[in-house]
Amino acid sequence: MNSYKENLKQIKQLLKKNDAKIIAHYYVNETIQKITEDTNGCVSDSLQMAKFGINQKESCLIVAGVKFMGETAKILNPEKKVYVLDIEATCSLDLSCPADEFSEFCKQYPDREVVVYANTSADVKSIADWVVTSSMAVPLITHLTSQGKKIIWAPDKYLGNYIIDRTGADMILWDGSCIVHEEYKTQSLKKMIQKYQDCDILVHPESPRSIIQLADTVGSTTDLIKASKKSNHKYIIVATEKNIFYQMKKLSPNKIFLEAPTEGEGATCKSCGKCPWMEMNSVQKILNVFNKKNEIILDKNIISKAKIPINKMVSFQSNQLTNRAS
Ligand code: CIZ
Repeated sequence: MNSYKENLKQIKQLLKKNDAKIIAHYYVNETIQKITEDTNGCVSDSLQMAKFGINQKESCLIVAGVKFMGETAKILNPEKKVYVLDIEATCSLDLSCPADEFSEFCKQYPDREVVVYANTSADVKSIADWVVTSSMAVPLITHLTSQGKKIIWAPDKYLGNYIIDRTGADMILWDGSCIVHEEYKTQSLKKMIQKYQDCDILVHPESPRSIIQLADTVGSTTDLIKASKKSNHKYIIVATEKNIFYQMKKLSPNKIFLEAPTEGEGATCKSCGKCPWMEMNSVQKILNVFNKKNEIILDKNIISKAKIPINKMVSFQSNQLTNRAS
């Protein structure tokens, strides 16, 4: 097996030869995150991943994450070649929402705005009015609600319920869930909080309501990383994919990071806090990525339709940042 240094050297050469840059999600393993940083790529959430790609001069993007992230990169950069490390690496939310079924569902509510989570296929995005990431969901739905809009939300029912709780929006929810976040266990988490009293509890909003209710901070991956840095507590209990610990530990080497429990009452441990599809990303696959079977190919028509709701999200976020600054 090659050392980190040898792998990095080979990957740098490969990127140069193929005019490529790596974009990685916080949920891929630590070594891939490190390689991405050491090759001036971007490690972030899916919104920042999508935006980063647009500003790169390279003609080729390698997405370390899951398929919908590669598709979003392709939609925003149709002139670039976009590769994923494993085309089979998908997402339970994406799988739970097939475009044809979702389209039929939407037809039943023609007066509603269709808002979909980033964790969906390009086909589903192409029939949406808006795409949002978890960092944008509450502000966007607050905005739409203030305009008197009623909403169809897909696919994550837990995130949907969290948004309703926060905004009072009138939303009809698709019945999807993330197999990682769905598994956190309330009673076991309560016991853990009792054991580690000097703790902060950080929860991703794809988690069930009873877990969210125990949180000190609820937010996107980026929000949770920031909260972990800001915390004055010794123990940080985290309810999201555990590969995020790499970024958190870098920012706070003296804090102790603990995974929220997935064992306990009714546990099935399908995921045990680890996304099986994110796990399909590996360093070896970066070395072999330039292969037709890993390339994201999308229909031009789908690209032009899916681009509209994604660009609306990007503009909405930019306006928010401008308003905050002024
Ligand atoms: O949008 C993303 O990157 C995901 C999947 C989670 C998050 O909260 O950032």
